[in-house]
Amino acid sequence: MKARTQVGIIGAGPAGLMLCHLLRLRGIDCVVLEARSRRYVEERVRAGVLEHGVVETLREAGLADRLEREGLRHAGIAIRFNERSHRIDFTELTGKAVTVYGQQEVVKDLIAAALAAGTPIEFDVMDVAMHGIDGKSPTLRYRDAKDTVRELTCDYIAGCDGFHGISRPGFPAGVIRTFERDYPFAWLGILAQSPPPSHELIYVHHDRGFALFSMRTPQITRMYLQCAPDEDIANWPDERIWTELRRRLEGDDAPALEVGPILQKGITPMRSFVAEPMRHGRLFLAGDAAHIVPPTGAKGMNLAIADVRVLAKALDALYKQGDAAQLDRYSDTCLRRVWKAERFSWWMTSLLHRFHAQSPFDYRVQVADLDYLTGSRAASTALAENYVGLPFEET
Ligand code: FAS
Ligand code: PHB
Repeated sequence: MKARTQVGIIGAGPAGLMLCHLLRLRGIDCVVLEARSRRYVEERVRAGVLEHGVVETLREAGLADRLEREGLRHAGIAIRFNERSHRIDFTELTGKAVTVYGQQEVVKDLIAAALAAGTPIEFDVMDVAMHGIDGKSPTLRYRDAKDTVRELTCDYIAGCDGFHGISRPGFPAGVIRTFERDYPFAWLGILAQSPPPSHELIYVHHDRGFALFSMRTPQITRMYLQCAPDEDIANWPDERIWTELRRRLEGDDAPALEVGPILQKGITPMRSFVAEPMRHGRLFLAGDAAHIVPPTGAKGMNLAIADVRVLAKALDALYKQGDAAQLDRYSDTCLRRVWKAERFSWWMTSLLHRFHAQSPFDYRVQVADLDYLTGSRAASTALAENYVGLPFEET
């Protein structure tokens, strides 16, 4: 079966779904192909923090009703080291704030908006393959949920299929250059039914390893423990998790940590990764398909939204005014912001995690770095303006 659309989108994560919404608002038709089920993508627990600019983007796109009701506006975070917490006041330093609203909630809102508008999102597709990305009418061939072979002819293809998708490997050999850094640790992520220990996030530097106390609602806490890069979740029964969380939160002013049922736990690898360029011919990469950041800076999903803001505006200029200049600058425009987020995420990760191979001197310097950061308005402002989100790049 053959069909045609203006933009074929691979992947129904934040990048693909947000691009679909922004294109639809501009009257550009698109089709989203997603390998998983709707239930799977809506239940996948990942990011938790929305930058100021991303909240504005969702609001301008008419997607913020539930976010306004259920999102938690956070005016700062705590950085904890040497068993003491130090608040970084985003609003005092930058006039902005972030919003805690789970990625899965953003995905649910985007899917609901797409389906209400009749935009086709095909879930449970198989064997998506790209053809003719160097030509004027690239095609996507796949098997749909009913196992029927389909062919979708497009003007453009958006590879929003994440780090393990097919779009980045679909570039011709030798075109893409990658830049990466691995870290000697991973995060053990926990979702628990217990009130968060604080009304704001607590980032903990501790001799035993990093910990992060975040949340999803006033009743559901989201926490992370630095663990070995090859950690086996089977080694972490609930009792051990709570004991370790308490040990890393210890101190005179430590907030109480209330034990509750653990709803989900898993290991997230840590890596920094960028693929350049983010475009080849009629194929555009966006989000994790093009770049990965360690989640310490809470940038992953925010970068995905920033990419597709650029792509939607560029496609609109092309279709409405025949102006291809923004599209030609797509990769450079996105990469300027991507690299600043890569830098910030690497910096936050290096500052807060325990590098067990580091020398005693390096450990002292790390603690001095934290002491300077939390004692200097200039240093705290630098953290704050990156955390709430740098201004979007002008396309
Ligand atoms: P996504 O990976 O979200 O979406 C890609 C979609 O494409 C998926 O639904 C996938 O099923 C689909 N797909 C893949 N291959 C396909 C194919 N061949 N055909 C069709 N569909 C295909 N970021 C933070 O800011 N904070 C965090 O705490 C955080 N935690 C994370 C934990 C984990 C385990 C992971 C993997 C990531 C985490 N991230 C976090 C980063 C994450 O939020 C990403 O940045 C965000 O999901 C990026 O969105 P997308 O680019 O849309 O990619
Ligand atoms: C989360 O709530 O999942 C979260 C928050 C901040 C981070 C990473 C993850 O830096």
